[in-house]
Parts: sequence; structure tokens; C-alpha cells
Amino acid sequence: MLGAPHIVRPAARDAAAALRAAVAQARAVLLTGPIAPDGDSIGACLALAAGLRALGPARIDVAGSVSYRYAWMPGAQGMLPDDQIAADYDLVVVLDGDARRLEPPIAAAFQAAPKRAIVDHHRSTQVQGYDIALVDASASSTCDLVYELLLAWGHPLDRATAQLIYAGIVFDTGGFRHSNTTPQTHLLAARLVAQGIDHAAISTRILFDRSQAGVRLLAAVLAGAEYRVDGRLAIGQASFELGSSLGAGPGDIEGIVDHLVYTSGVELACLLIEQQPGSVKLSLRSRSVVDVAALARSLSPGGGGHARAAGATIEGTVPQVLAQVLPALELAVR
Ligand SMILES: [Mn+2]
Repeated sequence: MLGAPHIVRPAARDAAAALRAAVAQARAVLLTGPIAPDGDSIGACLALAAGLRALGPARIDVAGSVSYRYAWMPGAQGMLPDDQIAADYDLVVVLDGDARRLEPPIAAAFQAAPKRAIVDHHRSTQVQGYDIALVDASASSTCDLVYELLLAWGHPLDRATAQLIYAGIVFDTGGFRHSNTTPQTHLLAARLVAQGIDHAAISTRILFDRSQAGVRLLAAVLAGAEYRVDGRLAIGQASFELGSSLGAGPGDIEGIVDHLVYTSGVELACLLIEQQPGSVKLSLRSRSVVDVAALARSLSPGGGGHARAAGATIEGTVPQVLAQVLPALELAVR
């Protein structure tokens, strides 16, 4: 089966042709993932950037900065921090979530760009406002879609590309455990592993690597976990003071909410972390029933994600935001 060629979906073929034409006309192209980039969005941005660079002379920039967990990814060191992003791109490509097109200074670059594209697998993503859209919620990761764009362009599947795509798939499937994992996911992963990548090292770095400050933050959140509605709802929280006293950074939050949702009997987990004073990042996970993407959207206009993993950012302190969202959380598991 591995010998059979990977089938590129028609939408990816169309998007590949449209992107190729747009890049041929462009002087400079900006790629951006979500506000807090993860393994899938970084892998997708960096792999697509390599593919676009091979198409022609346009300058290809990738916006954002990565935490220690992703610093090893090929090309990550060349990413541009947001404060270096000007509003002078001919094409802006948004990957793995569209909320960031609303965030300054990306919003200015997005508004000023004569052409806009999106490559994404979130059900909540709106394609209005984009000239080129490859959005397919059946894809396990945005990296799956980027792989098909690269195939359509005849881009060689080198080791660096295989590492990036594999990292995205491993992140978004939780190491092939989540319900978005399909036979196609495993077939694609097999092709990538066949390139000789160190898949064990990638999985460990992407899913489990945690700084010492991050381990202490995890311990503090778990020690303070609360269970409600007969143990079906788990709530974890951390104030800005707690995070900063431990020296925890943005990369240290990832994965904590999973420990809550895997408590026996829990269907829905909510982690509230005050990332900036007065601004709380809400992470939601469900095991099998609750659609947390819809729940996140109902809690905040910028909220969204996938059916089993979603998030939102809400202004306020942790106690204020918890009081605001708790009735909806409890109702979801009653
Ligand atoms: Mn993704």
C-alpha cells in the first residue's frame, strides 16, 4: 500500500495552481500561523515556506516566534518576530487558524495585501475575505494539506520537509491517539518515517519535552485541580503571579490541559491561565461528547478550534473569567 502514490485532493490541486500563480507575481510573501503557534502551525508554515521558495524569486517570510519546544525545527531560527513585520506583502498566507489575521501587526499586513490565502483544517475557519482557500476539516493537520501542495508542485520530500510535516501530524493527533487519526494519517506518517527521520526524538520533543519551570507549573495546576458535576468536569487554573514566580513561559502551558481531561470519569476539562495580567487563556478538551469548538465560540467571539480541542482568550482575572464561563461548562456535561 505504501508503494501506491499519495492521492492529492482536488481542492489541494486547485490551491497549488492558484498559489503558484500568485507567488510568480509576488515580490514578497508572508506566512503566518496562529497567535500561539504549535507544532502543526510551525511545521506547516516552515514546510510551505520551503516549497514556495523553490517556486520562484519572491521573498518568503514566516512571522512569529517559537518556544524552546520548537526551536529545533528546520527553518525556525529564520522566523521573523511580529515587531519586524511591515505591511508591504503582495500575498499573505494564513495557516492553521484564521484568528491571527485580526492581531496587530499581522492585521495591517493582511489588510494591505492585494492577495490573501488560507490553508487550514479547522471547522470554525471562515473562508470569506480570502482569494485562495484550502480548508478541509477532514485533514488530521494543516501539515497534511501542505504535504499535498508540495506534492502538486513536485517539491522533493527531503529530510527537513519530512521532519516538519511529521512534527505537525504528531502534534495534532497527540501521537496518533486522537479521533482525527485515520488510515491516511498513518500512511502519510509511514512515508515520512521512510525518509529516515528520527521519529522517536520528534515525538518526544513535540509532545513531552517540558522545561523545569514548566514541570513546576504543571505540578501546581494539578495540585489545585477541581472536579465538578460528579467528576465529569475538571478545572485547572494558574494566575499570572504563579506563572511568573515559577519563571514559566508560553511553551510551558501546552499539554497541561490533557492531564486534566485524562482524569478517570472526566468528559470536559478547562484550563485557565492568566498569560498577561488581566488576560486569561482558556484551553478546553473533551473526551468523546462535548463539542469544545462550539463551546469556545460561545464563550468568546475569537474562540474556536476542533471538536475535542479548542481555546479562547477572555479579558479578566482567573476568578472573574471562571465565574463567567462556569455555568456554560457545567451545562455542557449535565
Ligand atoms: Mn492544526
